[in-house]
Amino acid sequence: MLDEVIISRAIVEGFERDFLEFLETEVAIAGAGPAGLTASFYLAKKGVKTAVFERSLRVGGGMPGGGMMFNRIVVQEAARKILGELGVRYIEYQKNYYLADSLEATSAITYRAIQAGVKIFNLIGVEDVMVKEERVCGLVLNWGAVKAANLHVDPLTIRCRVAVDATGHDCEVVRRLEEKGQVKLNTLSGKVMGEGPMWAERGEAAILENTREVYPGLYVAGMAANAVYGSPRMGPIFGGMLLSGKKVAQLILKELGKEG
Ligand code: 48H
Repeated sequence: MLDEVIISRAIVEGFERDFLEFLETEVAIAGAGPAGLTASFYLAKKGVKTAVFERSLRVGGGMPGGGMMFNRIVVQEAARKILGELGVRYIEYQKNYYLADSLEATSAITYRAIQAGVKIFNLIGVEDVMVKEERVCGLVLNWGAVKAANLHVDPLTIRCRVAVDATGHDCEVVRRLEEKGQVKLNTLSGKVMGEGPMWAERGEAAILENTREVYPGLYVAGMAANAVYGSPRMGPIFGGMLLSGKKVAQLILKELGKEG
């Protein structure tokens, strides 16, 4: 016999248990695109308590869509090893161009991250940051549906030691912080510099340089890093996103004293 209310109770209690557990976390990542997911995997692998908040129903950001809905992604030599570490199969298309199925890549990275201990909260977006003593120390959350329906519903807040903006082109978390007007970001202008036009070589080269702490307690990774630091977009080559995710994890592990 199956009892509908027991099913409902299991779902509500299961979610509540996880959400309560992650109200205080070591690392909180905004955005479950390739950069955020990769970062979360390498953090959790080292035993760091990591939560990812994704506003959409689905994870993967721009990865499942590949290039213009052709569901393939390309990565270059420098990122090939990461595909292997994440369990994504690929073929060599030609020297320095490796081709993978974008759905396999998305599912493999998500699966490996969750299995490593990452807790992904989908349908929950980051709408603001908590700042105390000039340091980001938490994220302000609300349901994705609340934003979509433009409802006036107050958010909830989680505390973290380190936050990551991995929200892609819009670099939403950094922009929210900047809008407050009282902060100076760690960029040349002290402001978000905005993404440049397409140049794959330059965009990919810049992304690692741009992956860093943009304000005390807040790192930026993936496409958001190039948007914050004024570097070019690069089209559907995803190596930079994976490398950026791994790099931000390494920087955070160092800050938390958990490298090695
Ligand atoms: C919670 C949010 C919020 C929010 C957005 O866009 P993404 O895939 O980002 P990256 O950096 O991992 O990868 C970028 C890549 O997909 C891409 O767009 C490339 C390579 N473009 C090159 C080019 O030339 O166009 O994922 C970001 C995720 C998405 O799932 C959003 O739904 C989510 O973040 N998100 N989640 N709170 N405020 N804003």
